[in-house]
Amino acid sequence: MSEKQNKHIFHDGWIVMSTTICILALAVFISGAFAQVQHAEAAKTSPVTWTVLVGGEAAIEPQEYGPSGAWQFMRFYPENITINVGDKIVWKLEGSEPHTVTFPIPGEKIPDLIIPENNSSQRLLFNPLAILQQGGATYNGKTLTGSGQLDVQPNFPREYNLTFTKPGDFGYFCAFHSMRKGGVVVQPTGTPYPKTQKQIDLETAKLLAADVEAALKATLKTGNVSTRSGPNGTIIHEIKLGYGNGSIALMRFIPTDLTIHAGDTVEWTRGDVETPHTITFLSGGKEPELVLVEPQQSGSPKFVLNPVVLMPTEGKVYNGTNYFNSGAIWGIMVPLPGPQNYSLTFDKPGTYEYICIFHDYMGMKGQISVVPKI
Ligand SMILES: [Cu+2]
Repeated sequence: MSEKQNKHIFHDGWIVMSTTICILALAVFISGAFAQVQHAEAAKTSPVTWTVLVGGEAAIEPQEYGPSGAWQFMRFYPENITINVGDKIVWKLEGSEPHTVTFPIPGEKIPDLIIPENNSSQRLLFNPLAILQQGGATYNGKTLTGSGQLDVQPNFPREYNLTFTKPGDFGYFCAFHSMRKGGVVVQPTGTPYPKTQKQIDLETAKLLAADVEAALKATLKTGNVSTRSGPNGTIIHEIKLGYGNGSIALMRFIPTDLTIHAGDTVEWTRGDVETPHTITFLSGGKEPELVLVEPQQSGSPKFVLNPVVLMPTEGKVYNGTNYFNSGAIWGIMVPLPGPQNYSLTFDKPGTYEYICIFHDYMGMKGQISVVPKI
């Protein structure tokens, strides 16, 4: 933030400086001043590049691809911006959660992120129209235009540039978090701007600070973990599978570490309206890929959501060996089929690590320590 703000302060300083030079020129050389005024008019109508942040985060720790927040924010900062024809917007990914900037065809919905392969297939695909860039470097308000997947993971862009060639009021969405939307009002060239980038940056800082505060308050509420009696004197322990309300999401198992007695059961329950998670014990094995890329004879490849990730495994008792997976537990509001919770009984003392395959690179990893029954 501060680096960006400095850049704009510098830019505004330059305007003040050039204005001062203008006034000096007027005092000394009247004919020279005329040329300076013309120069100022030209500067006012030259295209401006604006910055919008995509996502945000809090409770940042070092992770696999750099610093990453346990909390992710599903928003554009600012959500609405007013620019002129010829101006460019640079959207910069700020959090670690993937997002897109997608302008739908006017009057239509944005493409679904996940689609069935065909009507008869059980396989689910990431939709190329959502995760691959659509359109070129300019937007005229008529065609599907989007960034594709912006992501901190390797081989994905983290920025998206678009220049606006027609006036209008354009709404855009994130294909990963379709509840959140942004808007761009494009005025004719030369129209005064309602806000400067510096004002926008200050607003962004306030909005981000409010989301950080909301996240930290919500963290306090996630503290209580419930237990209840199971069969034969055992205990059933609940672990919350993330937390999220569509605007902010905690990418953690709550609690992260849990100690239980042999024979006890752990039950993971959903806590997020939108974000999917898995509970996956690799038992020393290799983590499966989330997406299998299948090249096609023509057109874009198929991006298959790996059934090994999506589908639950059968076993109900974990003893430290084999691949145990909950399958994808989709958010409460997500209309995809799948399990809604997961439970495992632990009969062998030991320390067992597990991950969420969607979010382990953000640090969504947990540990169950099983101690002998007294
Ligand atoms: Cu997760």
